[in-house]
Amino acid sequence: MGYDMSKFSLEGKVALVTGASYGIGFAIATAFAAAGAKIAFNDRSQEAVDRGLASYKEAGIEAHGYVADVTDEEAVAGLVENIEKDLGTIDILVNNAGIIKRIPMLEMSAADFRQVIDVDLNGPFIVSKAVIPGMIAKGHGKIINICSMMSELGRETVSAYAAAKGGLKMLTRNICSEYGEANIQCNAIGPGYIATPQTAPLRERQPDGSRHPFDAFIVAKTPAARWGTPEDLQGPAVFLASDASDFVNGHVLYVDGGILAYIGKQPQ
Ligand code: NAP
Ligand code: GCO
Repeated sequence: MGYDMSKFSLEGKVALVTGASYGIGFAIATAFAAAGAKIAFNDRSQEAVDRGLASYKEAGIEAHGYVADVTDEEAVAGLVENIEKDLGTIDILVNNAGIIKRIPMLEMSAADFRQVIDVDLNGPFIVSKAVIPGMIAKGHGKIINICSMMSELGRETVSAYAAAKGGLKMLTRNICSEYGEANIQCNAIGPGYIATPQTAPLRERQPDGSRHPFDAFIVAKTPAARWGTPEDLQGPAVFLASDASDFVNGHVLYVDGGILAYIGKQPQ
């Protein structure tokens, strides 16, 4: 009655991580490579893809990089076709590419709101729709959507982002519902506050050298009393991408240091 630990292996699997030149996507892709997967990633510009390729090479990973905007259906169809030509059918998809615009709702234009929804919600729909047929043909597949604490909570200035990430939680559950029978598991990771370029504005030092008020706020709200790192997401991502999670479906795994469970430290 032992356990076959090879179920955590991604040996021989083809993984596409969107927007993975750096940040959370890059960390997840490097963990997948360590678990044996072949890595494909995309970004919006050749310059970003080239930067990413150099970073993967430096990490000893032979990744395959492609220029594709996740909101562009034609570009995404070409992306999937090229990956299938270069590496084979995609076994694992991580919908990681995303943007945020921190603007008070009454000051946010409809165009700005639409752009965030387009990248953070329509993008995962477009890429998943392009990848699922290959997974069905192959008889299995793993989709991991990168949600957020804002899939559960709101805060000032992130109306578009929270709406997108809340929608992405339900898209996760719907893909689970519609394609579970095809042996496709669709889950999500909900990172807490992670130190990446996306959150750099919330952590930068103040002119007087003091900590950003939001930085102190998040540390007080997090039982782990620290910001997360992209590396904190690697193990959970490998689990959800592996055979070890074959009966986990439609789940949002929050990797947040406990912030969603905690009312926050009482001000001293
Ligand atoms: P990041 O540092 O801003 O990186 C985002 C990546 O997505 C970049 O490579 C970016 O490329 C790419 N991207 C943006 N729009 C794209 C598009 N239309 N098509 C293709 N690629 C695109 O963000 P991150 O912090 O690593 O976050 C990654 C994911 O985790 C996002 O979905 C984010 O919402 C989510 N998340 C982040 C945190 C956090 O605290 N950092 C917490 C929860 C969830 P460019 O260089 O071209 O912009
Ligand atoms: C913000 C942050 C958050 C994080 C993350 C939290 O402005 O509140 O950017 O949205 O990015 O999504 O899970």
